[in-house]
Formats: sequence, structure tokens, C-alpha cells
Amino acid sequence: MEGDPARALDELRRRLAPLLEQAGPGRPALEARLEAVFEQLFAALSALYGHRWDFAWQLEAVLRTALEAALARPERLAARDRERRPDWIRESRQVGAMGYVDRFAGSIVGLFDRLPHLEHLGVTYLHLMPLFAVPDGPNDGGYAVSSYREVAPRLGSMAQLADLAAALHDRGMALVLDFVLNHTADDHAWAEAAKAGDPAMQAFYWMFDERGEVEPFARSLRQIFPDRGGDAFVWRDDVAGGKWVWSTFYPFQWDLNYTNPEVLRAILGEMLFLANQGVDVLRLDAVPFLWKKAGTPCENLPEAHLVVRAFNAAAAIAAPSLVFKSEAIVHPDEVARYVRVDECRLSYNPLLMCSLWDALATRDTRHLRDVLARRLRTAEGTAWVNYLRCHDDIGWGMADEDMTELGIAPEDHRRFLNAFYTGRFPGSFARGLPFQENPRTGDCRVSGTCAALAGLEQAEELGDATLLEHAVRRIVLLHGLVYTMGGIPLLYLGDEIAQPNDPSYTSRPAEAADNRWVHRPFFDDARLQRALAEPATPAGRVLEALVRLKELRRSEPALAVGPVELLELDPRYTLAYRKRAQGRSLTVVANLCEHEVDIEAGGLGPGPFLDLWGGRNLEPARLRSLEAYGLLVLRRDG
Ligand code: OTU
Repeated sequence: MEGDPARALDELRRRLAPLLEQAGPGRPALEARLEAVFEQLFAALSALYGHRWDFAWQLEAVLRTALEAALARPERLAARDRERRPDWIRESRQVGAMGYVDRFAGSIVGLFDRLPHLEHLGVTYLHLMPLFAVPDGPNDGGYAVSSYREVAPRLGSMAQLADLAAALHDRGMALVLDFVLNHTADDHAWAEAAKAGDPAMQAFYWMFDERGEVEPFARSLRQIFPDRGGDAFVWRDDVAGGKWVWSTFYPFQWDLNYTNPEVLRAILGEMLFLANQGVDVLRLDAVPFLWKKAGTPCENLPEAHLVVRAFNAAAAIAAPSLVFKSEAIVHPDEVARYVRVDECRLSYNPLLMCSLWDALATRDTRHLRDVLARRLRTAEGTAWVNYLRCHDDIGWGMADEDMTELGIAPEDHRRFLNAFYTGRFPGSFARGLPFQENPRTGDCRVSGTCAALAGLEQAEELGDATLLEHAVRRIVLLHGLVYTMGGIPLLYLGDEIAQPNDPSYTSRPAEAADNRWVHRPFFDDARLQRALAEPATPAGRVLEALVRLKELRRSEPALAVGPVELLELDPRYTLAYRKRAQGRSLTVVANLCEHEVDIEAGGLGPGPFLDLWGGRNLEPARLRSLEAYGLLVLRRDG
């Protein structure tokens, strides 16, 4: 049966008839979904596990898991599956926001009180950071999951989460959750059973008796968190018999072994359980690491894609409106490979993120333009999630070869960007912190809130009015680009009121060693109230700008996902692009430098234009320069 999907499907239909039967009137639709994706599922699973004697059984088991979840799907969500247009992710009206439940709202119940604020920002896509049960003490901000079916008690309960999902849906918002599928916490029930000596559960993880067995893998791996010391393997004598355990990230996060099909099926069950609580988008954490093979870097292996395709097909049967978002912070070529309708329809756009900060530091948009011109096209049905920063550090993930072509020396340039954004470079406006500085290579990444990185903290410290003005304009400008580029803009909650770095993490033992906490501040309610009451303050100006950007997205379908056409107005400092949709076009012009810059406005084509951002009419013939960090959003008038 391995080779022939059609025969396999016939046979499986017979074997699974009792389950299909239970779908009652929903059976034809369920069978149609099964048929539509069966080839994809079969192709992925047979490539991964077809060599196994029990492959037929494994395939059937995966399908059973999907069908059981389909049968358990609440009617409200089944209706949502039928109504939701798959292309919603590409609409211009989408606006994303992310944050930690406790830091943004105290608890899941507290989130209900924050809904008016989210509506004010036009949020349609709410990404809550991991909120599941975790070990006490360090848990990597929730990325060490002890149970996928339990909410951390201090945040609330699964029933409250399901209620929240329903409340969000009623307001036109989608619920996005992290799905940490590369590893579990070392106190997950599977890990506990492995410790107790259950061989089936030890086979869920990568466990080795001898250091010698580890070496063929260890030699070719990159260190993700160099600060932890050692490599990705930890000796655990609390595992029966004593074992080396693979842990790519922190030692308490144990990597799951997807060469074992039981792992894929178990994780599928957890995933579909969450989908059935009302989660619309699952952010697949650390997706490049899912598959391991000795002698390779164990990142972005072809099998990692097959695992995602298998999940995608199974989810299409059980929870057809579920969307996957890829979290792959790797080379741009590799990032792009996960963005496909049969893998992840959504993906973080780390390249745009770091290229924007790059242009801001260098006052040179050439690399950014190059990125826009050739790297960020998306296929039908997919979209980027565009962001300035997230809960993680910023890494300079540009392609070396692109930089070299532009005459930029990659290593030196990254060193410059790190020095600039950690405030060590003379004249820098940024106040970031070096994250995971590697003393051996001198590499690091950067932590910091948007306001801290864009100069607001420095300006406030120095009490300098010009610096303050520049900092506010930078923050507005960067968000202006992210909101108009196409793709879902993703705001880190707190950045809409320009919250500064929060150094208080150093006094919390579970956080002190990880400075990413500096940019995960507790939401400052008093600051929000002031921002609302005093729109001329920096926080007030940023908030007002974000509300206006939301309105712009709502009224201008040209800002939906689609090609970005570059225009050239000057050789270096500015960025200008045009977006078109439904017979309308919109042109965005930005100056990424703190000086007034001369431009050749002929590049805009014939006017007159209405500048929707500045609220005035513009005749290109009379436009000779752009002000410091100026932003124009132009619609052809008439
Ligand atoms: C992710 O990040 C999460 O976003 C982090 O918050 C977690 O610590 C981590 O996984 C472990 O769960 O290396 O510096 O290519 O770069 O998964 C952040 C993907 C990370 C990795 C990414 C990882």
C-alpha cells in the first residue's frame, strides 16, 4: 500500500467507516476534506515513515486522530470553518498585536477588560504568548510547556481561554497562540514517564546512553543560546539509567523526536485539541529544528517541511480554518521555504524587520530596497507578518550574499549594527542590550523595546527636544512602513504607547539571566491614560499615529498583501513604493534620515496627489525635499 495513495484511501475509508459514520449529516463534507488532502498527507507521511513495517498502521492512526478531532469540533467553530474566507490573512484591514497575558492584562479574565483598547487599535489578530502550564522557576517565558491542555493556573483556565476565543471572534478578532512543538518542558507527563524508565516515552525524545552517540550530531550544530555553556546535550541522571538528552534551547526544554511517528501523532492530537478551543492561528515555534540527522546542522532539513505538511493536511480535515504561522529565524531563503499554502500560510518576516533597523542606523535604504525588490514576494494564499520587534531579540538575519553584492562586509556590518543598537557606537541613539554575546565569535543579538531602540529613551534621558522629536518620528515612521507594506502588521503591546525598556527583570531570579525580559514590559496603564489625555506627548503621538494607520488600512484596500513596486526618488536616504489593488493605488514615501533630503519627485509620476498622512494636496513638480523622518501616503487625486 505504501506506493499507491488511491488504494490506500479506499482501504482506509473502509477501515474508518465507523468513525466517518459518526459525522452524521456532516459526513459528505468531512469525506470531501479527507479526499482533498489525502495525497498531501500520504506523500508527507510515506516520505517520513514509509520505510517502517508498521507504516500502514501509523497512517491510519494519524487519520483517526484527525477524524476524532473533527467529530469533537464544536458546532460554533465548524460554522466558522464554513464561513471564514481562507484569504482573510491577506486583507488590508488586518492588524496584529502580541503580548504576554500577565504583563498585558494580568490574566485571561483581565484580557476582557482590555478588549476596548485592542478595538481602538483595530486589532484583528491577537497573538498571546505561551500561556500553558510550565515548570516553576525558569521556563523560557512559557516556551517550556508542561501540558498543552492546561492553562497556567495563575493566568486562568482552558474554559476561560475558550470563552476568550469566542469573545474575540464576536469582535472580528482571531486568536493566535504559540504551539511549541520542537520540545516540551522536562516535567511534561511524557518526560516524567521517560524519567521513570518507560521506553516508549524515552523514544519521544532524543536520549543517548553514551557521549559517543551524541558526537555525530553535536559536531555540526550551531549554539542557539551560547550563554548556557556546553552544547545542546545534557546529562540527566534523573532519567532511568542516566541519559544524554537533546535540548536545543535551554536544558529544561527537551527536543521531541519526530523520527518516531508516535510523536507526530501525539503532537497532532495536542494541536487539534487547541484548535477545538477556538484558536485560529498556531505559531509553530522553532520550526526549522523539527528534524535531526547526524552530520547536518539539524536546521531546515527537508523532513522538517514534510512534518509541517503532514500537520497541515491533518488540520485541513479536522479544523479547516486553522492557519499555521512559521517562526523560522534563519537565512532568508530558508525562511521563505516555509511560506506555502500547504505548510504555513503566515510567517514572521525577520528580514524586513532587521532591514528596517539597518536602514535606520545607516541612513541608507539601499539594502532595504534590494530586499523589497527581490526577497519578499508572497505566493497566493500566504502573507508575511511584518513587525519591528517581538518578544525575542533582534538578530541580523540578512543574506550575506546580498550584502556582499552591495559592497557591505557582512561580518563587520553586523558588528556595527550590534554596537549601534546597544548604544556603544559613537552617536548612536539606541539603548538596546546585547543578548547572548558569544565571547568566542564576538557575535550578539539585541534586546530592547521599540522606543528604546529608536532613541526615545536616550532623548528623554538627555532632555533634548530635537532628539525627542526625531525619536517620535522614527517610531511613527517605522510603524508607518510596517502598516503599509502589505502583510499583517504585528504590534508588540506597549509599543503603541512607546514604553521604554523595563530593567526590573534583573531582580526576578527566573528572568535575571535572560535580558529579553527587558523588552517584555508590564503594560503601563497610567501611560496609556496619559497618552489618551495628552495627544501631544510622545506616547500620545505614537498612539494616535497607530490609530490613524489602522484607519488607513481599513479604508485602503491597496494596502492588502500584494506586490510592492519601488520608486526611486533619491539614491540613498529615502524609500518609496507603490501598492495597487482593486483599481486603486497608494504611494508611500519615507525619509529614513534626520536631515531634510532633496528628492527627484518626478519618480512619483503625474500628480496631483492627496497626502493622506499629512492631510494636504501635493503637486510632485513642487515637491523638492522631504523633512527629517518624513512620511507621505499619497493617493492620486481625481
Ligand atoms: C523561539 O525562538 C521563541 O520565540 C523563543 O522565545 C524561545 O526561547 C525559543 O524558540 C525556544 O522555544 O532562537 O532566539 O529559527 O531562532 O525558534 C530565539 C527559530 C530562538 C529560532 C527560534 C527561537
